[in-house]
Amino acid sequence: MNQITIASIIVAAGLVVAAFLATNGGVQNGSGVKTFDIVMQNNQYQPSEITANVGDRVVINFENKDQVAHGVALAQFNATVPGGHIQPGRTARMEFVADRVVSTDAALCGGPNPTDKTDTHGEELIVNII
Ligand SMILES: [Cu+2]
Repeated sequence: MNQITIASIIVAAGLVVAAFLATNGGVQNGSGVKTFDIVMQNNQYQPSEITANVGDRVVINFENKDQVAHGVALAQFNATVPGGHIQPGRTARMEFVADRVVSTDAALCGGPNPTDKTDTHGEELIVNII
C-alpha cells in the first residue's frame, strides 16, 4: 500500500466513526431516515434523549410498558402519535421531517421544559435536531 491508500483508509475509517457517533443510538439508513425505538416503563423513557440532523426523516417507535397512557408530541414539526397518546401496553409510531434546529422535550406528561427533571411523571424525551 502506498501512502495515499493508507491515508484514504484512515479518512474512510474516520467518516464511519463520525457517522456512528452522529446517530446517537438511532439507526440511519442511506436515505436519511433515522429510526429510534423508545420503551416507556416506570414513567421513564429509554432512551430519554435522541439526536438527529436537520434534513433527516425521523421515525420514533414507542412501546408503552406502563399501566397508564403517555403523551408525546413535537409541535415544531406538527408531529404526534395517533390520538396523541400511547395507550398502556401498546405501541405507536411518530414520524416527521426534521426541517429545523431544535432542542425540546417531546414528553407531554413531563412538561415542556427540557431542563426540568422534577415533573409529576418524571418523564423526559429530549429531542435534539442539530
Ligand atoms: Cu406519561
